[in-house]
Amino acid sequence: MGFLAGKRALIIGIASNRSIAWGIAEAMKREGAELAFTYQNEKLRPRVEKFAAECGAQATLPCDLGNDDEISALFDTLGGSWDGLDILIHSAAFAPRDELTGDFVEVTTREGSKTAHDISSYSLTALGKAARPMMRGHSGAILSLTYMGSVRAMPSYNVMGLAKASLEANIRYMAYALGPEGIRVNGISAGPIRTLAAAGIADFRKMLDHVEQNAPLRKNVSIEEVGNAAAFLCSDLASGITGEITYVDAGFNIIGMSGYN
Ligand code: 0WD
Repeated sequence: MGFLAGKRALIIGIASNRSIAWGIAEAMKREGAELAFTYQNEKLRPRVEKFAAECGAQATLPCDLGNDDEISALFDTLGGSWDGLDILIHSAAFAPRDELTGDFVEVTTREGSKTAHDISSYSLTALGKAARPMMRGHSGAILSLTYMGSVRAMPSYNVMGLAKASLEANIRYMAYALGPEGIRVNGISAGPIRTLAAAGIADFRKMLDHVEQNAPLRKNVSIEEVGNAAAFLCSDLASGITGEITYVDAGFNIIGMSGYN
């Protein structure tokens, strides 16, 4: 029996079979969880429905994270078939593409900054608010995905780094607020992985090469490795962990100097 047997997980952020959310879905399915997915818009719907069929997900529901009505409808509908929710995965982020390249000070706009923070950070609070009644009494676990650009200045990551810093603070504040109800909130800071979202970041290939050459494990991480860590953090095996950011990055974040190998 898998270590997530009897758990119900809602997974937000599947856009392709390279999505980190897909790696998480596969690991959670393997460990015995029942799954439900969301899709951002009608364009993505058929693709997400295909993934849902592949892994026997119970429901595939619409949810644009920028829309409070859709967030609230999502939990109303889900509540019709599930009497509770154990796991909520937030694996989505967005910033205007032309702000993910070039000189941070020159390219960042007020509008782009608002959008990046709204979709990439605030949406986690909005989901927590809406999911809370269904998660209460369920040893619930909420997990989001972040990147080291939150704590270090990186080329091209720009305004998304600010949004991820906000997201990580959000994780701590949500852990503090929801902890008394037994709901844990954590983050995984993943190393770079080639996905659709990553394609929007300038010179992404160079980042992958740099990590492979310099990370202690001399490799990039896979969605399977992130999925396994996510399954653990959302299971009862991690019942003592909340408000933490766990790095799944082949150790890259611990090095102080690169190019010495
Ligand atoms: O190197 C990477 N790929 C890393 C990603 C390293 C570290 C962290 N992350 C984070 C991302 O910032 C994001 O928070 O992991 C999360 C998942 O990203 P991913 O798996 O790399 O990206 P992808 O497969 O593109 O899925 C993210 C999806 C979107 O895809 P596109 O490419 O169409 O933007 O997030 C969804 C969307 O489907 N998304 C939204 N969902 C609902 N409402 C919204 C929205 N408004 N905006 C984006």
